[in-house]
Amino acid sequence: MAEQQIPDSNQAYGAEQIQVLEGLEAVRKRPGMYIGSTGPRGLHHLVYEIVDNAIDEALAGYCDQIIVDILPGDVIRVLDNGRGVPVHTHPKMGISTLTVVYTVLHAGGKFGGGAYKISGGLHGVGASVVNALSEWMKVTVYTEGKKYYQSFQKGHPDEEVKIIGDCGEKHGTEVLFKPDGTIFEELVFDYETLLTRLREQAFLNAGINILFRDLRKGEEEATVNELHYEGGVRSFVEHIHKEQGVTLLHENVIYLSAEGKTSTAEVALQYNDKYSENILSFANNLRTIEGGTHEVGFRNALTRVFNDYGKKKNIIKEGDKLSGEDVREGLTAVISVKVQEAQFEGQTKGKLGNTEVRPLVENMVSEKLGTYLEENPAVAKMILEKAMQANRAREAARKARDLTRRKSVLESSSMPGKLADCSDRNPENTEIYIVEGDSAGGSAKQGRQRSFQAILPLWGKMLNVEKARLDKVYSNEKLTPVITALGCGIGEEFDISKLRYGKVIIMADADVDGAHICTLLLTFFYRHMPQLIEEGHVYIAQPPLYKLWKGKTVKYAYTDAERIQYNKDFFENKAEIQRYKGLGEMDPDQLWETTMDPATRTMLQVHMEDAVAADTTFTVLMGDKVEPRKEFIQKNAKFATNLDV
Ligand code: 28F
Repeated sequence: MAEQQIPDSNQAYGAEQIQVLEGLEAVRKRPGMYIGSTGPRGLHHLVYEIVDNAIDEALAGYCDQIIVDILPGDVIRVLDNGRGVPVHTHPKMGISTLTVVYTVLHAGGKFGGGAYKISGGLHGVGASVVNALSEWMKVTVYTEGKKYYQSFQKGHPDEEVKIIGDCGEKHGTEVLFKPDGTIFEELVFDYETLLTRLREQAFLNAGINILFRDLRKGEEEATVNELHYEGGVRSFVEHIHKEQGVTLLHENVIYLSAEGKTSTAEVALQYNDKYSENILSFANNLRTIEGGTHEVGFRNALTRVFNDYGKKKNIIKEGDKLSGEDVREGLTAVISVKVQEAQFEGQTKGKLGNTEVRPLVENMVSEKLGTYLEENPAVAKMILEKAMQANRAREAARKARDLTRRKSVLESSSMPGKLADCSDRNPENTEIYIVEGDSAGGSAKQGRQRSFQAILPLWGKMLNVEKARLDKVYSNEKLTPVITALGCGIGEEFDISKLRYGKVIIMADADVDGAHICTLLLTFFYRHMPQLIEEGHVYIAQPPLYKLWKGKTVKYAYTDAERIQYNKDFFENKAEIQRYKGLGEMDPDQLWETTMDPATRTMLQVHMEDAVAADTTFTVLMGDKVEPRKEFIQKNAKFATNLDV
């Protein structure tokens, strides 16, 4: 085999080279445009981008082993056993294709021809973005018995591609890179974050082998996970149910698949005894958080198949009809489609637009799920019975809701009696504090700014909605005031445009009871008003734990560490210290100054890093299975601070 042509290094800067330089500078000037953010999420996207290239090589059928290592100094190493990035001279660019792939924007496999079209990544920004945002990158290609090597600094090649040795039969690509500390605020990789995403990729690409190791503490103390699931999306559903420890309605995951001309579709589904639904959809290995044509096709067919089967078997009475929500209660499903020219729409490009996918999924589910139910009547009956219970509860909920409405219409004001409303009616300026306990509620009402702050006192423990259907929610006298005060309804009635306050702030005691009330409210918001959390309206007030004073000097500490620090900084010998046991111990102006004044308060904004993790968290923490909760708390205890044990 003739030696690979390696172009000479002293050619003049052609138009292409100038384009390369401009491209790299553009990425370094506005990294957020290419990787979303320069925070932790952007940092972790760098890994996904490189790994997606290896997965593309696997999708093309040439690689079945990928190794991902976190090395000391937060360096990432990705190695695959594919064909190796081509090193020959690129016909158009006149330089090695390897250099093109790592320095020209959108030049990677994503935009080439053939199998390289089906890929995930940040919509194919390619490895050149990772290179541009790395302090350095080292690429080694094993191909045709030779080891080729090229290193870069901030995307710029240190020298031409060179042969650094022989490699026998070995083949593949290895990339090492260290993210640029002048671009990223945070350089520490989180093992669990990467593990979740790599495990997802192994589920979505059945049979692929990903070895993921954390070698930052050396080989002896390495954390190692081998991610390999022949069952693909079926294993994904099994994994979710295993983590949640839920009771299953039927033993086997139902698996459906279909091939179209330019796309493939797979669905794995299984029912559990919960009242919520958990449907995850993906297109080209990318999570489609806003749904799209694949999810629409799935939902339509699912509802139709169960209604048709139920009527045919006289399980559903004439005139009755199950709604989409009824047939999805207790459902965990993973929908994965792979399309040649994926069209992503929506605010965060999280919605699949390809029209050809909807009939592909809809027909697949109609035919294949219909057949499955005919062949498994016992399973069909279990699922239908649960759906019909959901239907009856929904009917009851409608009645309870209408009753509450009629009652509140009859009453003078349609707002709950306990609500101390604010005068401003523009949600952009207003906030509502949901306060635990009447005494704290009293202090809050006196201490607040009534122009933009509303107060709704709650008393005692409220319903744990994780274990209750909608009808129980509407008839719960602790939750209905919250629903009425917020004004935007719940579940299928929810309309964020009717939200009466821009911020919904939970204010509870900094003790175990307060934490429980806070969790119950978060469970309610997550299960029945998830958009409230997704759009960042939910906050948790942070009252001080300690008051330190000596003479005229008063300081409030919000953590034990702060208390110790303040003692040193402001009170050389000792200060008087009061440990606040509850909000009620603060008088109104203390509560205002420490916890409610926008100028001085600190609050935690609640957001959902990962919807899959959120569903599991609430299911395990609030569900009725003790064992998974114990495991979850033990596994996550290291993250809990200020635990009032
Ligand atoms: C460590 C991460 O990036 N693996 C990759 C390949 C293989 C080919 C390829 C990649 C540019 C425009 C095609 C080899 N032989 N792992 C990786 N493995 N890219 S990235 O081609 C990119 C070309 O179109 C490859 C024949 N065809 C493709």
